[in-house]
Amino acid sequence: MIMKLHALPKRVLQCGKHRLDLSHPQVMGILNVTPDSFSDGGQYRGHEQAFSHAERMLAEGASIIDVGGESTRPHATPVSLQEELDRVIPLVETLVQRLDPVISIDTSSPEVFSAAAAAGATIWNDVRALSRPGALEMAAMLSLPVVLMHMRGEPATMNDLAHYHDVTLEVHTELSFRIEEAFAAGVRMENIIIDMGFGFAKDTPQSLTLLDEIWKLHTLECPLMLGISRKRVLGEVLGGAAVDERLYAGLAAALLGVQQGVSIIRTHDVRATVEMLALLRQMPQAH
Ligand code: 7PJ
Repeated sequence: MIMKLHALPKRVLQCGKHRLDLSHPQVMGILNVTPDSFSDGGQYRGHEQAFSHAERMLAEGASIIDVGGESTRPHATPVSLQEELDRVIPLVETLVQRLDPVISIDTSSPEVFSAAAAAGATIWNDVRALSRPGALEMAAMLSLPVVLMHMRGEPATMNDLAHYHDVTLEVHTELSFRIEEAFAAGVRMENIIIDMGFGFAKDTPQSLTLLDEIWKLHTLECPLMLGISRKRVLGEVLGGAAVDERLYAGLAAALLGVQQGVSIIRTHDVRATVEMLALLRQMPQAH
């Protein structure tokens, strides 16, 4: 597949006092604070370690730090609200105090996001697309950017729900319902970002089809985010590569996404992704 670089429309995402320029792809660095996260499980559990990791990702060129305290692995043990708050809030406070970056929170809980927003987080990244009770109302009230990701069911059941006639069309339709619900609840259109949800209720062939057809989601008229970093689909494409052997395939996937107009890449591998984007940015067709 040879493709011209998709020019992003002039769009600014207002994240509290921060403004993110979405006319160029932005990098969101993943900061997991779950003991069982699959790719860096436990490694950054310590508060100081998490802080240094965020500091490093920002130095490498991330413009958003995505803090996640709930594991969404298929068979992860659910965390209590208090546990999630304990993992996320002190870290957000330290980040705001010492680095003041744009912080997104990977949570489905309106209580967790509202506490994080009070501490200075400004993007709600929800793999359940505001489907928990009270989530739509909270998002409307806070009036901050939200990421609506496509998934079916819950992490524990999603793999059984990966049945599609046309995966891209169905993801498109299901996302359009979530956008309509959010809009009807009072979430402003300029605050909505959508994400196709790689690895969530999609097997490898479905993920590859979706990766090839991301451009079809532009008719939803929202900025697109892509999170495929280190995911199983990459391991399978490589014939069973371990989590730490998936970087190059992940970069190829991110490149395919950016060529199709993705605005935000969510990744563990900030430096490599930023360098890939540096080349794209200097291509004559990017101007
Ligand atoms: C995603 C996410 C994703 C968004 C996770 C992992 C699993 N949020 N949170 N998109 N994935 N928006 O990082 O592999 O793809 S958790």
